[in-house]
Amino acid sequence: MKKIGLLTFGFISFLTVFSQQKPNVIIIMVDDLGYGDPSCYGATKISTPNIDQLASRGIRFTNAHASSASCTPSRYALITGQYPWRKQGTGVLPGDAALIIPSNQITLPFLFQKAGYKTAVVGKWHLGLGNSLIKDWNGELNPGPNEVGFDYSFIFPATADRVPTVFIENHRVVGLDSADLLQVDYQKMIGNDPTGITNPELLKMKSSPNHGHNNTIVNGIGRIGYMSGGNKARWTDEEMPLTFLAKAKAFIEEKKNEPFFLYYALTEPHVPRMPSTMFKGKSNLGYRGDAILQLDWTVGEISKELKYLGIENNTLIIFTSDNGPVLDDGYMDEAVTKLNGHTPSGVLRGGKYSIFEGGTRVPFVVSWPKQIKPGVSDALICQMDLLSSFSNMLKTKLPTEQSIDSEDVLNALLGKSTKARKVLVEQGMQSFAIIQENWKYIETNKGPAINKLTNTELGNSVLQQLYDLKNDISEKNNLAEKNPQQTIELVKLLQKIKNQKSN
Ligand code: NG6
Ligand code: CA
Repeated sequence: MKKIGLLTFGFISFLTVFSQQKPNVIIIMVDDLGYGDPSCYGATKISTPNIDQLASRGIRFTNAHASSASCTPSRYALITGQYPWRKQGTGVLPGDAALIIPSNQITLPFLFQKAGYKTAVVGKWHLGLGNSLIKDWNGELNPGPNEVGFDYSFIFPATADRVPTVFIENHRVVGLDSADLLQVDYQKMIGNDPTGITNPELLKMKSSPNHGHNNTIVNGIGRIGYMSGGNKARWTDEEMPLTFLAKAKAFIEEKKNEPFFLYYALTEPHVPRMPSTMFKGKSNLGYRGDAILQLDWTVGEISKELKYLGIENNTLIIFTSDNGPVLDDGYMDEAVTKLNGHTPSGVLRGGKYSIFEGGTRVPFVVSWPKQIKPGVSDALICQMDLLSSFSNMLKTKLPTEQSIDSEDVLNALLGKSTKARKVLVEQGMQSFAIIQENWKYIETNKGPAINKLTNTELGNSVLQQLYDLKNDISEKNNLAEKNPQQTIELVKLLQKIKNQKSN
């Protein structure tokens, strides 16, 4: 009897400790994946079984947003919890940009560090490195991710279509040969490397007319910007997913016994799309489709790893994208010609760069088998909200000035509530919009209606635009003239939020 009592006590205390264990958190951020790209968001011409599986075990959000319709600002908002447009210089960065994340405030990874987590970023960074444009790529690249809260970083600096095409582990370029110094320049050509203009015959994938992407050629692909040297350190695009996956898995495995936070930023399906051999041709939709299958496979590999280590139940995974989709973003990769009726934005209008919903409304799935009951949520949330929401979950206080933009939507994330934001400001390339409940107002501006390079409807207009998202999610019927009162209210509210001071 005594023995059983002890055993029961032991079991109960084990359960108590176990139930109090903080969850591991993984954010899988993909690049330029649209609202209509995964099959769990309605795609029928392509199948994404691994994302679908996450969604079937978790919550699939239908009204989740990146802060902005391009990469750097969205990621800035995710990491800092602030609207990126409050700060100058948060637009799409060149590959030699300085770090734009302030190192003197609580960032998302800092929050986890403070709560005792081990933190890492693996993948695309695109938030700058060092203190200035001019830097020695052969020395210590500092400050960078490690200075804003990540214990470990394995990244590439900007985008796969921008030089330098190298990996950086913590502060150093991986695999550099000191006899072959790496140099980078965005203003003028340096060194003797062939470029897309001087040697188009060396290209294995041509750049699209008028898009640029014709500076230094690396791995048969013309890039934006010039680089010379660092030949042994240059990546092979086809190996990228495996390289990042290996680093992510190694981090997970090493930290499996302590809580960890992993920001896993995949490059797919951003250009240049150059999938691994096992995915080339697999989707029948060209390399963009193949890249989507590749990222879906990566999601599955992470799920498998967590299961293998026995930690999948207490690992919270967020799967999302940094902005909407684009087909031709610089290379002739058949994304347009082999589309085969696929609709990357789904029912939404516009895509990457756009102020219509296609620009910022993105796939967003949260799974945490131990805590979350599966479902679908139409709560209005933004990636910027993760700072406040995780601050609540981890019981770590945020300075008030940092909770102005980032809202605590934890209950919605965990499926305990369908209520979240009432209001959200969206950022296109030239313009702003505001959503309040079901109404969306797009500010007037003189930008082009269509991005002629990418053939995307940008949503710019000199006319005020008001849409009823509940009944017109595709933003077809401009109700501004019919609803002057509603329009004025939103004009004022947008102005008020813009004028708020954060920091
Ligand atoms: C644009 C590039 C595009 C892509 C984008 C950044 C041109 C004409 N287009 O300026 O190819 O690199 O920047 O994408 O240069 S993002 O998802 O990282 O924001
Ligand atoms: Ca992007």
